[in-house]
Amino acid sequence: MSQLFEQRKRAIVKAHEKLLSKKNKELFSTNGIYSRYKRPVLTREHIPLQWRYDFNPETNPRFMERIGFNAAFNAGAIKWNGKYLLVARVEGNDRKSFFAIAESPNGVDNFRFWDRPITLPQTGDWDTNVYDMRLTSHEDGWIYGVFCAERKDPNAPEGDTSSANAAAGIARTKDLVNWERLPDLISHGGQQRNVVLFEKFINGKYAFFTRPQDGFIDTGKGGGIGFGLSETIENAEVPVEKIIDPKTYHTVYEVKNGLGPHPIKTDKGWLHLAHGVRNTAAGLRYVLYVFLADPDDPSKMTHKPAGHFISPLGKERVGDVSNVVFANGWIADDDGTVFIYFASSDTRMHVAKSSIDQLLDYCLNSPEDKLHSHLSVETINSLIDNNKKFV
Ligand code: M1P
Repeated sequence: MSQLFEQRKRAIVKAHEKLLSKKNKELFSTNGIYSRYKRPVLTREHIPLQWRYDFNPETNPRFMERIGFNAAFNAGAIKWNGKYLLVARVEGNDRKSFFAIAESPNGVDNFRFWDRPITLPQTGDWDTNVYDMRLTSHEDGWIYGVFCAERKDPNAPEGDTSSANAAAGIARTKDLVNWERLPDLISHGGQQRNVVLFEKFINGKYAFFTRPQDGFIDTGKGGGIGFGLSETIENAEVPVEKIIDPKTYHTVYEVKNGLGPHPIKTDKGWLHLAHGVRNTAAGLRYVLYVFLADPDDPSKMTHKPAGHFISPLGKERVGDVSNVVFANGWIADDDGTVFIYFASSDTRMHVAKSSIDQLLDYCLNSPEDKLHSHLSVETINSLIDNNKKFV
């Protein structure tokens, strides 16, 4: 065995373990709505070394990396057997992304990937790329993963090697190890991304939050968060999609938006987390926002605070696709704590901690967007007036 092999292996294994076992630290929150944690919870550096290196000194005497990974981001989340699980979108240097589960004992640090990535069965029409799984523990007894299945556009003109089609892929499992693939969701509003299955039957049907879009990137005349019902899950189809949260001029969801994770049930209604996209001279900016829906109708919005809830800050602003925060996973614990898992700039995962009480307070007591600057000023002035007695 070469000395080089041994030296490099020892150093790399040690540094990896040091990273994985590092404690995280909750940061003071000035907004009081949620607190960020200091370190990212999952990065490409967390990928197991067995996925990256050939550990045979004969075939890899320099202990070189054989398979490289680019990012670990946009993770679905679920609490499972007392552990906090992220189903991350892991992207290889080859640009293909796939799903892999990382587990933490406390939800904020020590995330370690399971032994292997998820083996996702294929439909008759193979996916080229899969990403952004939303997990739903459905009352039918299955755990569903709904994700974006991307394939080359068969109608792309010759020489166009980037046009693609996005569809909502559906897989289900009872143990998060063995997955059954179902046919993709059929919808009639164009392509689909950011689709989320609701946990309960509505009128005996499966209910989906959707995001119809005319093209692969542009939502066009489509767009907005939609909602539709399907008779079955084995051949899921939403014949009608109603837009419940449209993209809107001069808001943080002016260009497009999409639901994040499955909503959280509270006694005041369903808490929703979503992303909104606006245009800037520097390109698209992705932020997160929160809204509350009727306890008896998760598609009926009742309260929507103005603007963003989380925006990219500091180092979060830089990455493969800069100026992006994106979330498709959160976990509500039995004591009311909510761990919000968000990715920054399509590169890494972070956590912020809040609670159902804080999120409800935020939704119920924050002013809404009145869509004009002078009305924003009126809202600020009314807070200043009310504060006169106290400040
Ligand atoms: O690159 C930012 C995000 O872009 C897409 O989201 P949307 O469909 O709303 O534009 C997704 O591809 C997402 O994975 C990505 O983080």
